[in-house]
Amino acid sequence: MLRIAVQSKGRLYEETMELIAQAGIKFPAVKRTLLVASRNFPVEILYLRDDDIPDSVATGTADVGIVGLNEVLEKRQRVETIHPLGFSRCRLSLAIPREIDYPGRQWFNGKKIATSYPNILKEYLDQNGITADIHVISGSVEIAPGIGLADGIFDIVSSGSTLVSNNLAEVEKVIDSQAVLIGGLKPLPAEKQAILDDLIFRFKAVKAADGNKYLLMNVPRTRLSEVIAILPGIKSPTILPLADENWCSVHSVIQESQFWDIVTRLKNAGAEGILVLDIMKMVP
Ligand code: PRT
Ligand code: ZN
Repeated sequence: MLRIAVQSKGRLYEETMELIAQAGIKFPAVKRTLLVASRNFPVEILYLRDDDIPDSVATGTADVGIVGLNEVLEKRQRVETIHPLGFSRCRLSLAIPREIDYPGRQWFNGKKIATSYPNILKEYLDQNGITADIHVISGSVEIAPGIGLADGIFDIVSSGSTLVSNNLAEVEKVIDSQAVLIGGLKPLPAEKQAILDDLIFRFKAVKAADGNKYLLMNVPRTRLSEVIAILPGIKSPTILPLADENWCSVHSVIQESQFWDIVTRLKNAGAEGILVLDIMKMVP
């Protein structure tokens, strides 16, 4: 049994559980308790606050964990990133009041910076030869400059709208973050490692399908080469005969973002009955 530490509620929770569900791992439909075993795969989930996940993995309370890279880097625990998961993307940035004419990062010399990420900030300041006063606060960091508590902030930015509504401007991006699968530094017993390998294989298949769509259409045989030339498919498209031998069915995988670029060209090339379907998993 492999034990995975997962955020019990918050921004990581939904997408973590969706990834696990898409990987075919099911849990009893009962109310969540702290530790829940899957009913069809040898894993159990330990629900924790995200702050406690790196420590739980470092100490071996959990075998692996799913948490933001920002927490991993801040907590300085003995863990390693096993696999990036591609969701909960954000960045840790320095921001200052919008009206300030920012001359470059030396502006922060002698200033007071509010943050919940003092370790990452200190490392960045040291690397850049900046001496500043780090003021640690645990929530609502963005209001600190407005109430005179700090000159600038170092915080998570996603859309940037929190900064805008607090009259702040992002001036330095320090790290990019996303949810990551972490493990301890000690090798796992062979049985647990095999479960973990299977889990990563499944996560990769879910991720590979992300943004890909399955495209089907009917094409007159005389215009097949025109249609094939338009398709950006992974490999060559699948061509299947239809009852009417003048027509065939063409199947291909495309990126969703490519669909609107090519649909008009496909129609102009004689394609009809164009269908776009979701792909749940892709195993290369
Ligand atoms: O209760 P627990 O301790 O488990 O949760 P938490 O409150 O500490 O964390 P939570 O659930 O808020 O965030 C969990 C993780 O989600 C973070 O550690 C990041 O890795 C990731 N993440 C992704 C974010 C954001 N995007 C995000 N936008 N975490 C926080 N924010 C906040 C940010 O602090 C700021 O206040 O949203 C605001 C900025 O958002 P924008 O879109 O206005 O720029
Ligand atoms: Zn937290």
